[in-house]
Amino acid sequence: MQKMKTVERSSMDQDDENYYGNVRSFNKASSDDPKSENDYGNVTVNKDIRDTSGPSPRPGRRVCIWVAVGLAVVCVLQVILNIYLCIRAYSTSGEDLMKITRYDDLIKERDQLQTSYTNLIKERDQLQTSYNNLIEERDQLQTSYNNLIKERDQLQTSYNNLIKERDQLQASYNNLIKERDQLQTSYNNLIKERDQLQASYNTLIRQTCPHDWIKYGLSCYYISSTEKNWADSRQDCLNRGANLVIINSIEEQAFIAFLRARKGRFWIGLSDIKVENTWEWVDGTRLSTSYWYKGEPNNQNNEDCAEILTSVTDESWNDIDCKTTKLWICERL
Ligand SMILES: [Ca+2]
Ligand SMILES: [Ca+2]
Ligand SMILES: [Ca+2]
Repeated sequence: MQKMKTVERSSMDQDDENYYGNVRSFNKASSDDPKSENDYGNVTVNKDIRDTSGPSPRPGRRVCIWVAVGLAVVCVLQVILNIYLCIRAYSTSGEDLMKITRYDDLIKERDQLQTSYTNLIKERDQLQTSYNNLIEERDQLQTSYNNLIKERDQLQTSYNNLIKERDQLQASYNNLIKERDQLQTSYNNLIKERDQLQASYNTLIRQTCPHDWIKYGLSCYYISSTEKNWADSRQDCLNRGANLVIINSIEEQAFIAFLRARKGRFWIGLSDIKVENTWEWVDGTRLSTSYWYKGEPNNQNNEDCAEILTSVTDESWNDIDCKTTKLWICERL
């Protein structure tokens, strides 16, 4: 634009140069003339004379045209410039708005990042605290673990010792079992020897009966001189190392019946106290061969103990009330 102005001006200067040259020539000529300063009206006249003197256009009009054209160009350029500036301003405003928006976003992001950073710091601190707690717990667990290891080792040692003691006890037990078996064998042998000695002793005893006892077969018999009930009579025999007489054979039955004839009625060691009508000797054996009197045992008024009623060998027994008192016969093997 400046260049255009320069070009325009140079054109105008070229056109005006002739005019101003003439003027300057005229003014110079006039200055040489002392009367020139009073003759400006003549200058105009001379100028008009020059304009009308040739076929060339008038310089004033051309100037006005060029000035108008220049002004128009300037106006157009100004409009273009304004439009450009507006567009640029608008663009600049948009960019600024975008920058502001971006700035706000960056501020928000910065705040969010700050918040996140703060939260992360808190989480880091919490994690650090948790980590420290975990370290403490780990140390405690490690200590507990070490203590458990020690206890386990001690228990293992105790267990091993117990195993050794158990093995020793097992060996001792086995030895004791052997000794027990040996002792059992010895005991059985001793029992046999004792039984043999007892049999020998009994044999010797049978050979001689105590005073006031009657010997018959392999037994000694004692006949009481007083009367008692069945239970007391049996207890007296027990006190004497004997029991109420047990009749094992017809020969013994005959001997007892013979004694009945000499002395009277006697208790014998037979009863059905435990189970009615199940007669049992005082050594626990069941009655197999019996010598009941005719019609006996009749259990009249609950008679549970047996006596020698008659001197008849094969019909001499009677059941009678155990609480009655009678003589009794003891027998010792
Ligand atoms: Ca007998
Ligand atoms: Ca009875
Ligand atoms: Ca009876």
